[in-house]
Amino acid sequence: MSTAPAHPVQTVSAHRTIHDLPDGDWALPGIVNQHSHAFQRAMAGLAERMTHPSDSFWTWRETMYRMAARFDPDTLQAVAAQLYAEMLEAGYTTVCEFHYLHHAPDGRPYDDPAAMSRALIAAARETGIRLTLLPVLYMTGGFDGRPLNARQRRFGHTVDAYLRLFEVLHREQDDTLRVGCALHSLRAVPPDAMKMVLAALPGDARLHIHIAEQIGEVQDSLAIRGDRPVRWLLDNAAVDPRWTLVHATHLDVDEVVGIARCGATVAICPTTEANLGDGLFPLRDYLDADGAWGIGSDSHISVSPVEELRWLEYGQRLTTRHRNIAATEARPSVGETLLAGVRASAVQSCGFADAALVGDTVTLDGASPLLVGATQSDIADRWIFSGNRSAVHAVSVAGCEVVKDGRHRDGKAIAARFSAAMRALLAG
Ligand code: NGQ
Ligand code: ZN
Repeated sequence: MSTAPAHPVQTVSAHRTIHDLPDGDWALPGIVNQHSHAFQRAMAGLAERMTHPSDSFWTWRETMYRMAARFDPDTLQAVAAQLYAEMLEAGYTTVCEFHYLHHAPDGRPYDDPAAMSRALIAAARETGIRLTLLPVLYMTGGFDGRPLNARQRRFGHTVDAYLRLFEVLHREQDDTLRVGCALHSLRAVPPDAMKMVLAALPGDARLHIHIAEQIGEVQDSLAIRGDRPVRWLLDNAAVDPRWTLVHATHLDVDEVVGIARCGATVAICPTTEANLGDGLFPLRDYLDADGAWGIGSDSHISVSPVEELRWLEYGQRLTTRHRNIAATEARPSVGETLLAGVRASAVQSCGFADAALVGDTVTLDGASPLLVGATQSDIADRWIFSGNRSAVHAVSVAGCEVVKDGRHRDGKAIAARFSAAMRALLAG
């Protein structure tokens, strides 16, 4: 692998926002889903029962690990295909898949160590979604360097084995597949390992990392690394626009400005962050610092850019007791501001060229009751802030129509296989 310096990250052409079509429909660029764990689609709605008197992110994680333990490559492909079809129907045309379910449940690699990655690639190919596959490096069970526990064993790699997997997958890149690198979190990757991997990756690889999602993580980082997680990362890695920091919920003022200045993207996952009780991202401060950001559906308790963007804004309204938080006097439309935000970080977060994304379009049904009489100045607000019926009509990826009349072209067959896989998983 080359250690060439980073290519400059490409910027986005400004003209590609929402606009009207001659037949009265509306078109917008496909939306990048910057954070996904596909297998978690199988547990949507199944972690809403009390398991402990003070349930939290950490008790949810035990439930999630139990579900993770049941997957094999076939069930993963069936669940991912259903999820990716749902994403396309909702208007996501690219998914950044943060993939750590690498090995068999006992921790041993499959005969093909890339078998689980290949299941995700196959699901993306059959549905037609653009995939940025992010094989995850996962080595330790906490900041103190403790070994992975029995449930985490199937996530783990040595640095060498990880780089071999990365290399094998990287060779598969094509027009609709990019391969980047994910570090699970500072909890899971010791400093030396992080440095070795970063030094070995191709210069243009995208880098994603979970960071500062929970207060407990901030406390452990302070206690063991002597600094808050984001501060530590900014001081110990050359964070730049190739990086996507997932969640980055708990930030102090210097960290807000630090991320914005280095040009990294924050992948905010509002519905999952609400579901897991993470806390609220300091959106207004971050926008004031000119920070880049996008959205992810993460655990897939919701698969809808509309709902992510709506709740990104609503969370801020609930805590500030004001309205129209993302807007400014220069850009008074909240919806337009939000769509422009996700569009601005698309290329740098997913690693596809801007020119490639030109063929990724979403068409909204101008005849939908929710959009009747919409104008250029209110269409984004009306799409994001009214009702719950999807107005997404047609979706194309790389110029190929995969959703028509609101439905994925292979939706029925994909749903049938998903249903069989779910029965097996729930019985397991
Ligand atoms: C994950 N998900 O890796 O799936 C994580 C939980 C962890 C979210 N943070 C597990 N939403 O962070 O250890
Ligand atoms: Zn995640």
